[in-house]
Amino acid sequence: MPKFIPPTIVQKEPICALATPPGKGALAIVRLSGKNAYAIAKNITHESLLPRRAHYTAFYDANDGIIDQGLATYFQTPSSFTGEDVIEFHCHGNPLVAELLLKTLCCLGARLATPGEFSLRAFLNNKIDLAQAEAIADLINSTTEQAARTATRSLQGAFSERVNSVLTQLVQMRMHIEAHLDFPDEEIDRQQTTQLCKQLTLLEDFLDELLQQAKLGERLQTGATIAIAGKPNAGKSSLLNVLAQSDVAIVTEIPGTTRDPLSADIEIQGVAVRLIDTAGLRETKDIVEAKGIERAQQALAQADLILWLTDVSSDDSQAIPKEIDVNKVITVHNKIDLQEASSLNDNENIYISAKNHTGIDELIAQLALRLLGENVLSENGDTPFLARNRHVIALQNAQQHLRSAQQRLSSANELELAAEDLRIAQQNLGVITGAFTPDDLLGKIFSEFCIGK
Ligand SMILES: Nc1nc2c(ncn2[C@@H]2O[C@H](COP(=O)(O)OP(=O)(O)OP(=O)(O)O)[C@@H](O)[C@H]2O)c(=O)[nH]1
Ligand SMILES: [Mg+2]
Repeated sequence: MPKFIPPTIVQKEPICALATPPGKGALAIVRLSGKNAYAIAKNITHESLLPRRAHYTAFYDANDGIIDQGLATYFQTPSSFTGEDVIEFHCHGNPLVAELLLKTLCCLGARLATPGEFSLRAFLNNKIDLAQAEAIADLINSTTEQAARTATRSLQGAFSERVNSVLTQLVQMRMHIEAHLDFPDEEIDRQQTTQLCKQLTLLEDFLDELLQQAKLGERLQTGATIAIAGKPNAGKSSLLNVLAQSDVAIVTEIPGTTRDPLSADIEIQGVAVRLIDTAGLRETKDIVEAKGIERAQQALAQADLILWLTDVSSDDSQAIPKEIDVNKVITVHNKIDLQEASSLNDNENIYISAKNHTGIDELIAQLALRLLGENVLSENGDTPFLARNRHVIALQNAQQHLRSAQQRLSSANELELAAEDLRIAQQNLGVITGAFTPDDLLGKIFSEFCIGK
């Protein structure tokens, strides 16, 4: 009996791609998905593949010559990643073999997939929503263990679940309000308005928490750039070397040692951080140093945070130059080994000795606080999900319209305008999961995927 296929599944023309990284390896996986994929696979393997069984088989080219032998696994629609008929061929990891296999698949009617096309089909067939599709790309691109774990949670639907929960509550409220709009004779009374306002407040609190978690998830997804700046000889390169736990930068007692910006990648509480050491800022006639300072200023403008390093033993003025955004600055007072009186750290000032490694743990703790905020990490230090900037913006827009709806309801009882605000809030949340996503945005999101995903 033919298997029941839910009406949402659409099988498009067959596509194929290498699913593993190009190059030599033990194995390479070639993936085929779409209409006729089963028949094409039969031509390649000369076997009648059973669903969800790994078949050890030869792979034949169009002239029945053997290309390789390996495993072929058939995932029957709709129980596959894309929802279509999918066949995975595991061959030996020589790029020529995979190339031959792909060529044969194309001779048999498939075409090479575009970047992200498998995931796009999975989305269009409702196998995953948009936030989950993005989580796949983010998981592949994660550079810290924590980012990878949180991407997996998003992929499993943790983020989408929360967004959908807000959506469900919003839809209920809209139904309630619009029922009154449709039957204007039944005027909404004060008690009902108060009740609606109460529900809106609860929803706003929920959304606010979601937004804070999304911001955290975004930080994990994007990582951060932290620049080290200050006057020449403050100890910037010494601090870079301490934080990177490696002799990345040249350190000398000659002011103006560092010219080009230097970087080192480190991890702070699961956030991938790029540290940038820069040339000391001062007036100079030296052309090379001046060019280094110009580059330092560019690096400072782009950084998420700036460590403004001062030398506590120096009498020179070490004030933060006015072109630096002070909101991004933590002042780090270095060389406290040369000072007798001890000073207390606060959120803007940290006292260290790059030479003796004193105060470095406190500095790292302060950086983590700046990057991740307070009280937002769960007990095991994990974040609930990974998020992107477009998610944060959509949540902020939704929040703004929820607030506006509440004002209209409570102060002026403007039902119609409140309903419109709730509709826009709903639309913004729908953009996250893909319920209301314009085609050009979809194109942009999926084109950033790698081929074969
Ligand atoms: N006593 C002491 N000396 C330090 C400390 N940190 C750095 N120094 C010394 O200060 C001098 C300058 O250090 P660097 O790390 O090269 O300073 P910088 O800010 O990178 O200097 P430029 O690249 O020239 O701008 C070197 O002699 C370091 O050994 C510290 O915590 N205590
Ligand atoms: Mg230096």
